[in-house]
Amino acid sequence: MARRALITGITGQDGSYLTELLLGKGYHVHGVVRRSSVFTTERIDHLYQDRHETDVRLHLHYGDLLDATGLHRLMTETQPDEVYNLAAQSHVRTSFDQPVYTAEVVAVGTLKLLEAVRDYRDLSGRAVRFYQASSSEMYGSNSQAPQSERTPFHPRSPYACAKVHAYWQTINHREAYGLFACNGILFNHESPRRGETFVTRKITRAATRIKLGLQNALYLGNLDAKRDWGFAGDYVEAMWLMLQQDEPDDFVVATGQCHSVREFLDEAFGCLDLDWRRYVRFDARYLRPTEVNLLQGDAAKARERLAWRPTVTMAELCRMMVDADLRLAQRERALVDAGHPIDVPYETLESGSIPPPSPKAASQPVAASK
Ligand code: NDP
Ligand code: GDR
Repeated sequence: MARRALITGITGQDGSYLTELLLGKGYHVHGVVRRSSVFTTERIDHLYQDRHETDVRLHLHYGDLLDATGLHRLMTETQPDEVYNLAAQSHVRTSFDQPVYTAEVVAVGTLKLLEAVRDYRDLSGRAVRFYQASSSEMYGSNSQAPQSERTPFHPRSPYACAKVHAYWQTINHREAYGLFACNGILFNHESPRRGETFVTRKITRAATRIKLGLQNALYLGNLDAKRDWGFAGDYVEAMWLMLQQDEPDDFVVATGQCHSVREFLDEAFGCLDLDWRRYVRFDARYLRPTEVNLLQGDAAKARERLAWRPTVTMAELCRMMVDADLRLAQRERALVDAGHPIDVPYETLESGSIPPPSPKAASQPVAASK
């Protein structure tokens, strides 16, 4: 019989790649979607099958990590063999503006889901495995790099604090109740499906729009932060592998290579023969009250036990994202040329409660003002 997976956060970047992977392996995939006044399924629309077709294997259900009763009901209705908890308010900067909400979704929401999984297992007698989307942000200010499963955490944002809570709740359910529960401590992973307010996608969207004359500046915060950027398609494979082992455990997933935001700018604008220093401006709204300066993962355990390896370098990832965003910008350009207005600049979407910079600072190129 086909295996069944339940995915929270199916409409997000990782949810879409994981769904592709699991459907390819013959799974029935049940996805949890939040009710919204607009459609949020763009990343999985290409996988959707009309429910009147035969052999439909992707099923969507309304649900929310804040709704414990709904999560219990979903477990009973879908009877999953594997549960992947990818849902989160996942933006670090935003978590400073919405700390309590972030904790309710990321920390308490995960606990609600773990309890629903435990009750389902105990009442049905069926085996079930649980994956928690833990994050390298948990290492925070611990600059002892590269960071491994043994590196202590020092979270530096409400988001990271909430992820640490969820990490330990996952381990406690493993130790206290014998649940097959794993933490994947994933370092930053990106793709053409990355949300447009995360720095890599913000850069590739802006660079390609600048190339086609659709925008003339890009406002950013700290360019000196260093991240270990991999490809999301590789990382969902590691999630699945963790749940196929004989014993549950926790794993770092990373490339081991780290680059600054500045280097990513070099790479992205370089793909388009542009010099980013001419277009990038500093905006203090994109700084965080406490920053994480350096993340670089040591994925030796995942390599040895899961036989997992990343297949895409930062330069290849950047090129993949630039190519995809260039196609998007070309469509926008065609609309503009045909006389149609296009939407507000995406960079205005990223919120921030730090006061805006003085007009003088805002007009300085970031390379000069740092
Ligand atoms: P995204 O922000 O792209 O997706 C988040 C998903 O969570 C969306 O489907 C969103 O739904 C859903 N969601 C948000 N709040 C709720 C809620 N209250 N109830 C149910 N669903 C909710 O994140 P990614 O795909 O990039 O990341 C997946 C997970 O991995 C997240 O938990 C993230 O914190 C974690 N992570 C990500 C890393 C990365 O580099 N991408 C690295 C390490 C960890 P909607 O579409 O309606 O907004
Ligand atoms: P991060 O990703 O905080 O690492 O969290 P993000 O891309 O938001 O920031 C990376 C670094 O870039 C710096 N930066 C900017 N960031 C944004 N978003 N916008 C800017 O304008 C900007 N300018 C500079 C940031 O200060 C930071 O240092 C991601 C999320 O996916 C989390 O959910 C996940 O847990 C971690 O990765 C691992």
